[in-house]
Amino acid sequence: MSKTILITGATSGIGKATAELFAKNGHSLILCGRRQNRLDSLKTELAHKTTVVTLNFDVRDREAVADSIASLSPEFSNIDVLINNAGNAHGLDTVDMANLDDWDAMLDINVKGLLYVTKAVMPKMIEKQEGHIINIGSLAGKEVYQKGNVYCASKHAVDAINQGLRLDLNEHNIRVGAINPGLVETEFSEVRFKGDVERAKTVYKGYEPLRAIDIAEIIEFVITRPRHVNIADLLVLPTAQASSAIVKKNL
Ligand code: NDP
Ligand code: 8X3
Repeated sequence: MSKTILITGATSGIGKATAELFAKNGHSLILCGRRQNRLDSLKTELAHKTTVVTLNFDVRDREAVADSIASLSPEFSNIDVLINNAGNAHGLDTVDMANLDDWDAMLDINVKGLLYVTKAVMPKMIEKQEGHIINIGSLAGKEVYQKGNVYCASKHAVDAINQGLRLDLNEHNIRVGAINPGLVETEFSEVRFKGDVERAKTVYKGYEPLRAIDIAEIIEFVITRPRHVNIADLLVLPTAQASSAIVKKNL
């Protein structure tokens, strides 16, 4: 059945692949991000398959988040599924060498941004006593790796928020679950290494990482389970990856 789905971080990687798959499957889409040119081209790409609206906001800006979601027309304001996907790592440094702006970005975007979006979407779900929230966590929310300190902390927070939301929203019949990927080849590492494409490529060299579509297909599976089924927490790794530290390289 067709659903109305809001995806944060739809301009790239996992969010974009999910938007493309959902459009193919006929869901109505609210696509969010900061890069307007990408939102425009995605809308053009998908508009012949389904109804699409785009929202441009920075998840760190709580007023912009609330205003944007409040501005949705009645056609889109009845959100069935929220995919909290926007997020990134910024830097890969030991704590003593880290840049404080990177820490602020990760905590403000990955943790507080996710909360702001959820808070803005939640009232209508509570009103209709139905909804589904999917939080994109990470293997980094289950393990801590060297130099991952604050990124891992932000994803451990997502893990805790996922559990907390599930407890709090249970009485309202709202499903809450997390999907926690290991290494997925997207623009993630380019962002982490501040545009250093060559360094970013080395992260995915010598083994087969997950692709964004792999996660999109799992999200589609999760949201199409019957209403009495809530997939609460999934860890999804490339076959070559046993843990954050152990990736079988075939170099
Ligand atoms: P990408 O860098 O490809 O995509 C990140 C998305 O987040 C972009 O669409 C970006 O849009 C959006 N975004 C970032 N910052 C903000 C912000 N301040 N406000 C609004 N939107 C923002 O990375 P991925 O697709 O890989 O990452 C998606 C999610 O998956 C993240 O939460 C990440 O932590 C998680 N993840 C990724 C893994 C990986 O290996 N790639 C593994 C495990 C989890 P724009 O710049 O247009 O705003
Ligand atoms: C992203 C995966 O291993 O780079 O969450 O932290 S990792």
